[in-house]
Amino acid sequence: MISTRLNALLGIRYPIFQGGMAWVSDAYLAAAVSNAGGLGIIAAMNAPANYLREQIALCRSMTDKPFGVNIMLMSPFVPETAQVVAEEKVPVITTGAGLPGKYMPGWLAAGIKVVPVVPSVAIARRVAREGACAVVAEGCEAGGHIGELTTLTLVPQIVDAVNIPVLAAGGIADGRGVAAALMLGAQGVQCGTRFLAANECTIPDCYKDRVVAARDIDTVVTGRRLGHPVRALKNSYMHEFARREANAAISNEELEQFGTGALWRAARQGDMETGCVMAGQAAALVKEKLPARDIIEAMFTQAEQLLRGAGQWVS
Ligand code: TUI
Repeated sequence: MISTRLNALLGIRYPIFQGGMAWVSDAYLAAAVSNAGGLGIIAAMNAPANYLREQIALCRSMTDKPFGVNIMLMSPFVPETAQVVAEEKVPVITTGAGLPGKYMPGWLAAGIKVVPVVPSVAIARRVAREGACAVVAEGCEAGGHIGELTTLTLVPQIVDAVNIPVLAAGGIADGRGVAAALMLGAQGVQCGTRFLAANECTIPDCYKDRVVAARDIDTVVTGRRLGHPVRALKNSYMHEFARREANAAISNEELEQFGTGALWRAARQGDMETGCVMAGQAAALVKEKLPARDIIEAMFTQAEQLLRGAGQWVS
């Protein structure tokens, strides 16, 4: 049994969050992860308030365990979804792709635990000051929108900088990653890519198969020119994005437009060539599709064995 400050803080059995992935992390995946003892998270993504309200109700119909909602701060619907999560008093909110400061007082007043995903020490300090109860330190091994630093360097620096628990994210897909994260001073982990291949994840099988088949060098980052780099599996869409990004005659607006709808095409339509198949470098560590419960139990059984065995190196 691996138990950290996070277990008691959030009322969860295993200190693991399932990342809030746009067009992926719906009520079905979140409920499965929460029922398995982790913290399942519904992605509010770029959707209006009605969608989120329905997803929260659906999740509550499938689990009585704590769950979270991820507010992606680049969404134009944030003002309304920020209000929905407060009204619904969801147990936990995670945020990504921006600074949550302006919404924090309302969420804290509603008694919600706020856990921002952060890519740097400065942002971690800032959200801790604003009332976050923990932070997810996400390294650039992660899929989707990423920062500059690696998990190995980011996590211990954030652990040193703040007095709240830190979860490590980016590149973690098995018990070795969990054990390493704890050794870096993290109190838990957040995994996205590993849960893409969960049986309860509702993306098409072809997306899961791409993740399972991915090798070490199969992801690529594009979008630096727009100020929001995105990691996804290499395919013709990512190749074409990189080509247009390198062409100064193409405006940022045109480039943004090329990105619009690309994740939806992959995650909901199963378009593996002209869609954006977001996944982290940990895709290469994902070897099979499994129920969320088996994923979590295998990770923590392995981490526990490793941590118990670590004494062999010390005399
Ligand atoms: O948010 C994520 N991952 C995401 S969001 C997303 S949807 C999207 N799709 C296309 C383009 C852009 C977004 C797909 N994947 N992870 C958490 C995360 N947050 N990574 C980086 C950050 C972050 C970045 C800047 C957090 C705060 C921040 O503040 C600085 C600022 O200037 O806003």
